[in-house]
Amino acid sequence: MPTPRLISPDAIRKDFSRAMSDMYREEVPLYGALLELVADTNARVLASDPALARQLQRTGEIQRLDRERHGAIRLGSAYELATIRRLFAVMGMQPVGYYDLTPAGVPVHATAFRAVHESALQTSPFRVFTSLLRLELIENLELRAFAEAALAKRSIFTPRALALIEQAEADGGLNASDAQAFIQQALETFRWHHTATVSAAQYQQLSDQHRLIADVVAFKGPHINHLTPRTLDIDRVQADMPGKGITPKAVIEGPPRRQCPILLRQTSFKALDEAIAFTDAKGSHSARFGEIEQRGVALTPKGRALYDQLLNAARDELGAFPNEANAQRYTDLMEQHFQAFPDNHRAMREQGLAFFRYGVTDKGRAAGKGAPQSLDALVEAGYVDIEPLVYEDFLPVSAAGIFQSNLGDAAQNHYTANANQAEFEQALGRQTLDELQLYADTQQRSIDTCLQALRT
Ligand code: OOG
Ligand code: NI
Repeated sequence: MPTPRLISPDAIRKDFSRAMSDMYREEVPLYGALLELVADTNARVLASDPALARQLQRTGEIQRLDRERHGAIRLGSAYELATIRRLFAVMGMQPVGYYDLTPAGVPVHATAFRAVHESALQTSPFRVFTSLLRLELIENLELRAFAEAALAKRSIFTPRALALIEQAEADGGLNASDAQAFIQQALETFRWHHTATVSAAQYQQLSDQHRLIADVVAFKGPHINHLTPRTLDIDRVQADMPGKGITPKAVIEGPPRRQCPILLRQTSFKALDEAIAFTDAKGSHSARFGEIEQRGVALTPKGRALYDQLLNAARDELGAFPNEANAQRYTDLMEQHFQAFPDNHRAMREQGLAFFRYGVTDKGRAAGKGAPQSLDALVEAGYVDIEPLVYEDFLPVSAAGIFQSNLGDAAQNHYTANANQAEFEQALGRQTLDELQLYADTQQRSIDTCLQALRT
């Protein structure tokens, strides 16, 4: 029998991302309103800023912009995390980075599943921030045992999804019709459930411990809790949200507004209150929210250290968690402190603060072998130019702000536990990839291509 043709994991991810967006749009109408607002804003920015439009054309980001999304889920056990790793692998997504949220009072640690190679990212940059609940942080032993038992009983993957994951692992991929079946089956894991698996009193007990614990333990599956489109002007969307009946959180997380955006800026609107049938009574639960983000250039370890230093200095000076009352002062402090971060690509490159994609210019092509040898000399002479490499990951302090704004202030717990990457990776069943190495690899591939083109 001829082997059916396997289709690329990148194509599966692209289709899955769209199917997930369609499902979420149907479930959460406000998400549809947000998508429209972001699409309008992006169109206006592109029309009014031809230089930015040309840059996004050159980097290819213009083609991925409309379909760019990230989502988030929260899992309850090592088995669930290890299995979701296998599910995402079918779509070419690997765990990148380790995020510890305990300093922010959220009892989880996390990774981001995403494509890693620049060409795969170009096909679909879909990413999922995936948290694992740390049950050991539930102090009440009886409640911890109850949570463990509830999680052990549930099965968040359909039998057919599990069979298709195994088949993909055995055959090295899926053919087109199995891929479509896989997408439909995998979607089930992320679906919202209007019924809880626990009684109203049990839900309350879990929620009193931490709202996030109730969100994970009380339900049949890890409902996708937001899907985030990418905007080219987050300040404008933030300002326009109230006019669309959407109330954003008080401050935008991440770096301040700049000429040359760095890393990631994010804002969200509060979780919806949704009707839930507990096993014995009706009630409600809020978990699902909306978020938007603006992405900028990825920073090197040196640039990231400077970012962290300036962010911490601004926050220390504020002396409180950013909120409605101090939002303007926070914005001012961030702008002041970030004066120390150069705001043009040339200086960022010279100081080794950011990652870039290098490309041969027309002038370089004309010069050919006559071009200088060193990379710096090539850039200096205009034979090679640079484009910012987009940041594909998340930021722990920002993620903490997003979690908190959606869990409410009552969720300010203090945990003595700290990061435990080894334990996370043991649950995951493999190591997480170092995002800084991925950017360095992409940058190096572009440099190698330039040098090769100029020397042959
Ligand atoms: C995840 C929050 C983090 C982001 O964009 O930083 C996040 C969650 O609430 O489960 O999505
Ligand atoms: Ni998010």
